[in-house]
Amino acid sequence: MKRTLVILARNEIEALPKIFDRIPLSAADETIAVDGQSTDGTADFLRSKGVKVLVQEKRGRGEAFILAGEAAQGSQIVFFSPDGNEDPEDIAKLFAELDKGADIAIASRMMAGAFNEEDVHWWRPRKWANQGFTLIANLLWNRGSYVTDTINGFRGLKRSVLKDLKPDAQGYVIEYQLSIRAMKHGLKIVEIPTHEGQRLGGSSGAPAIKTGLIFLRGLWREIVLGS
Ligand SMILES: Nc1nc2c(ncn2[C@@H]2O[C@H](COP(=O)(O)OP(=O)(O)O)[C@@H](O)[C@H]2O)c(=O)[nH]1
Ligand SMILES: [Mg+2]
Repeated sequence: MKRTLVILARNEIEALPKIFDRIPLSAADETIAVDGQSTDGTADFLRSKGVKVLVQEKRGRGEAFILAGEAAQGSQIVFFSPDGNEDPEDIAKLFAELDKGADIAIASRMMAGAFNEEDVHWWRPRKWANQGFTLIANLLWNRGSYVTDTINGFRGLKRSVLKDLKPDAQGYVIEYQLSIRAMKHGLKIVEIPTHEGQRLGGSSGAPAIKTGLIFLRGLWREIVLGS
């Protein structure tokens, strides 16, 4: 089997029904959902749509990535979060980049032609923090062309990458850790421009300051671990 689409959700019952029918399930050979212990019926909604749901024993996006890597049967995985931020039309484009040889294909909110959720305001603290973390990763580890959005979770990767890079971050820093480790290993990271939409309901589980501190700790750990 080649293509596995993984839906990542925790308490998305407000947004998920508004976007579900736009997810191109036919772009993948299998679709599985990883549920971060939702308490609002998210998992039941997905099951009612015929999607196989894995419920995490431990919460966190990092845990979800690791679980998906173990459960997926495809050699390629695209992760999709159904909160409205991610454009379902990019799913097939990410698989296509993996077909063309990318180890990791990232939907970038920062490159030319892309749009970030915060671009509707002049004050863009999350975007700027993301760009700062991204700059540091590129300066320290990237020997290929500049990666503009090391943090976005909307991405595809070869399943073998999850095995080889042995990600162990528990929460939202998982994508940054994977990007850094891919740079350290000289893997091929490709980006496509994406348009980040606004949330369709519910609320973000990533409070800015706390998440920023977790990122700093994750970055420091990668520095200490070295290449
Ligand atoms: N499986 C799983 N998904 C999660 C978890 N935490 C957050 N998510 C999902 O990850 C996506 C991004 O989370 P969100 O809180 O919107 O972060 P933000 O987009 O950075 O503000 C959403 O679809 C969430 O439902 C978790 O512990 N497990
Ligand atoms: Mg979101």
